Amino acid sequence: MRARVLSLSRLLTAMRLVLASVLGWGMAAAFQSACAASPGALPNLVIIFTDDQGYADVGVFGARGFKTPNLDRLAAGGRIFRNFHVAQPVCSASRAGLLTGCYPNRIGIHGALGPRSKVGISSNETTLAELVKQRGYATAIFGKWHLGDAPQFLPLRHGFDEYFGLPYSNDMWPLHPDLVKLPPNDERRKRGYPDLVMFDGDKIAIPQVTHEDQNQLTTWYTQHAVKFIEKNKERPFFLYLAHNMPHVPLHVSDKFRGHTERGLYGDVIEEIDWSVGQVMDALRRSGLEEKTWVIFTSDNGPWLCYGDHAGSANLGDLHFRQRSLALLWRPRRLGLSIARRQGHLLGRRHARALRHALAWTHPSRHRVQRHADDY
Ligand SMILES: [Ca+2]
Repeated sequence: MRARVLSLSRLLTAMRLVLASVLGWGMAAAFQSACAASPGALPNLVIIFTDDQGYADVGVFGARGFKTPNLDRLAAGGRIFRNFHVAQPVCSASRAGLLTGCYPNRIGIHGALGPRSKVGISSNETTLAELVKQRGYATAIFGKWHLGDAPQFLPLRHGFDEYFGLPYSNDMWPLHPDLVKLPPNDERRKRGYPDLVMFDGDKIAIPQVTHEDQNQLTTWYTQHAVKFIEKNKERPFFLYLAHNMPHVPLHVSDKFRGHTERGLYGDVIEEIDWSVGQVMDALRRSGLEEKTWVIFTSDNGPWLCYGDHAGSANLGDLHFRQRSLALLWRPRRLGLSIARRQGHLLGRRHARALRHALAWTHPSRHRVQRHADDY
C-alpha cells in the first residue's frame, strides 16, 4: 500500500490493522474507538521497544536481582500480556512486523540486516508513522532502526519527522568482542564491521561510536523522547523509543553502573526502567497521561548463550525467543468506558490469551488484492 491521503475512517481502520499486530484485535479496536470518539483530540501513541530483553526481566514477570518500579507501575495501571508473541524472534524481521503490520517475510525483511545491506524496508510499504502522519501526528524514532542503513531505507524516508539513533544492532561495530581479540592484521578483523555511526535526522552525528558513547545510549534516547513529548504536547504524536539495550555488548551510564545484585545486565534493565519513568513523568507534566497509549515490549527474547549478559526467559520451552513480555498503559477513563461497551473485554489486568503479533491481522481487502496481484 503506497502512502496516500486517507479519510479518517480509512486511517482508523489502517491504524487498527497495524496496532492489531501489536496488541490483538480487542486493544486495537479500543484505540480505533478512542480516535473515532474524539477526532479533534487524537490520542498519542508511545511504543517503547527494547532489544533482546527476556520475558522474565520485569518485576511483574518475575525479575530477580534488580528492580523495575516504573514498569511495575505501568503494569499496575495498565494491562499485562502474559502470552504475547512477536512477529519473528530476530531484530529486523520483528521490527518490520511491528511497524507495518505485515508478515516480515511477506515484505522481504529476514533475520537481522547487516551494515551496508542492499535490503531494507521498501517505499511500497506503509509504516505506522506514515499512517498517523496523515492525521497530523508528529512522529519520531529515538534508538535502533534496523530496517536498512542505506539512505533510502532510513526513518526520515518512512514517515518519521525525527530520528536519533543507531542504524542497526550495537554489536555490529569494529569493537565487537569477537573481533578485538584478533590480531590487528588478521583478515577476519579487516573484513569485520565498518565504523558504527550515530544518526541525527539523516545526517551522521557521531562517525565512530565508542564505548563511552554506548554507555550514554539509553540516557540520550530518553532525553530526546522527553524533549519530543514536551515539544509536541499540543498536537497528537507517535513516539517510537527503540532502545539498543539490553542487546550485547551491554553498556550503561555511570548513574546505574554497579547498582544491582544481578550485575551489568541488571544495571542495564534498571536504566531502561528509569527511562520508562522519565517518559511517564513527561506525559504527566504535560497533562497527557490520559491522552496517551503506551506499549512496552521487546523485539525478541534473550540471547541465552551470552550467559549472565543475557536476560531470563523463564519459560522452559522453545518459545523463549518469540514470546515476549508486553505491557500496555491506556487512558483509564477512556479504557473503562470502552470496556463497558465491549463486555469488559479490556477490564482484565492480566491477559493470558495468546497474542501472536500478526496472526490477528485482518486480511483486509487491499491486502487480499495485493496478494492476488502478486501471485
Ligand atoms: Ca533483538
